[in-house]
Amino acid sequence: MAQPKPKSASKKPSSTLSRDQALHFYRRMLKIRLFEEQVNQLYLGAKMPGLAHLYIGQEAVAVGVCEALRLDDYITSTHRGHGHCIAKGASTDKMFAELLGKAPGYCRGKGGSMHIADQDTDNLGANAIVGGSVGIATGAALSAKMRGTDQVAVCFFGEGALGQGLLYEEMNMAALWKLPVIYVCENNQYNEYTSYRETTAGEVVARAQAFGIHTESIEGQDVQLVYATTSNLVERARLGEGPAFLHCQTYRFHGHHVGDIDRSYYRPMKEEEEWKNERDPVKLLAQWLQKSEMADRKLLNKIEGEITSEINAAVSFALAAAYPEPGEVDQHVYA
Ligand SMILES: Cc1ncc(C[n+]2csc(CCOP(=O)(O)OP(=O)(O)O)c2C)c(N)n1
Repeated sequence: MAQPKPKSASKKPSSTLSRDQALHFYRRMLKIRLFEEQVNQLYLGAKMPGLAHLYIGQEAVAVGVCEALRLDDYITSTHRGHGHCIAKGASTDKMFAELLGKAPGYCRGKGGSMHIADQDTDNLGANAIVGGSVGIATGAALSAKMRGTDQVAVCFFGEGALGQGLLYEEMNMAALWKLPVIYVCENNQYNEYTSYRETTAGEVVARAQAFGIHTESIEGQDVQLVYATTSNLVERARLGEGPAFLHCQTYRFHGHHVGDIDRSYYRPMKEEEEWKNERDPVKLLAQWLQKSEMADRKLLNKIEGEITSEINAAVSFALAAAYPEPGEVDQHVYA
C-alpha cells in the first residue's frame, strides 16, 4: 500500500512560484525523467556497460532542493545520483558519455553512473558506498564555515543510510559546530529489496532530533513544498543557525537498478501503480501548471519536444564519442 502522505512542513511555506520559475522546475524534472528513460533504453539495448539506478519517481526532491541552492552551494549524491546532477545543472551529453565509458564523460569514462562529479556546479560527487558521502558533505560545510563563506552543503542519501554509523558521527559534529549542512533523506520506502520498515526502528526524524538538529518531514512528490521547505532550511543555515534534516517521502518507480525487473516478490504491484497514478511528481506539477493557468497542454508538449531533442542529441553525441586512450588507464585514478 502507498504510505500515507505526511503532514506538510511545520513552517508554512512562504514562497510562491512565478510562472517562469514553475516552468523551469517542470523542465528540470522532465529532463531528469527523459534522461533516465534513455538510460534504461541504453541498458536494454546492451549499449551501456554495467548497471544504473534510476531516479524516476523522485524528481521533485532533487529539483526542489537544488533550486533552493546557489550554484556555489555544495551537494553530495548517491548511487542513484543522475537526478541530483541534472538538478544542479550538469550537462546531459557529458553524463551520457560517462555512462558509456567515453572520453568526454565527467570522469573521462572511468567512473560510470555511480561516480559522476561536476566541479562546475559544485557537485562533489555520487558515491557507491551507502552513506559514504555524509562525511564529504559535512566536511564541505566545515570548510565553508572556516573560510567564512556563506555556502551551504546538501547531503542526499536514501533511508538505507540510516543504518550507517558515519551518519551519526557526522550529525553529532555538525550539531556541535553548527555547520551549514542539510541532510536530505530520500525515503523511497525500500533499501534494495527490503521495506525500510523492516530495517528502521522508530521515527526517522527522531534520529536527527537526538542531536538537537532541526527536522522537517514532508511529502517529497510536491516540488513546490520541497522547494519552500528547503529554502527555509538554507536560509537558517546561511544565518549560522546550524544543520537541518529533511525527510522526504518518495518512491522509485523502477527497480533498485535497471536489471531489477520482477519486483513482485518484495513490493506489491498495486503499490507501484498507486504511486505512479496518484503521486507522480512530474504529472502533479503538470496538472498544477494547467490548473493555475500557467501552461496549457500545447505548451507542455512543446517543452517535452524540446527536451526530447536535447536528450536525443546528447545520446548521439555520447554514442559517437571516442573511448579514452588505453595509455590513460591509470590517470585520474586514486587508490
Ligand atoms: C556500505 C554499503 N553497504 C551495502 C551496499 C549495497 N547497497 C547498494 S544500494 C543499497 C540500498 C540502498 O538503499 P537506500 O540507501 O535507501 O537508497 P535507494 O537505493 O533506495 O535509493 C545497498 C544495501 C553499499 N553500496 N554500500
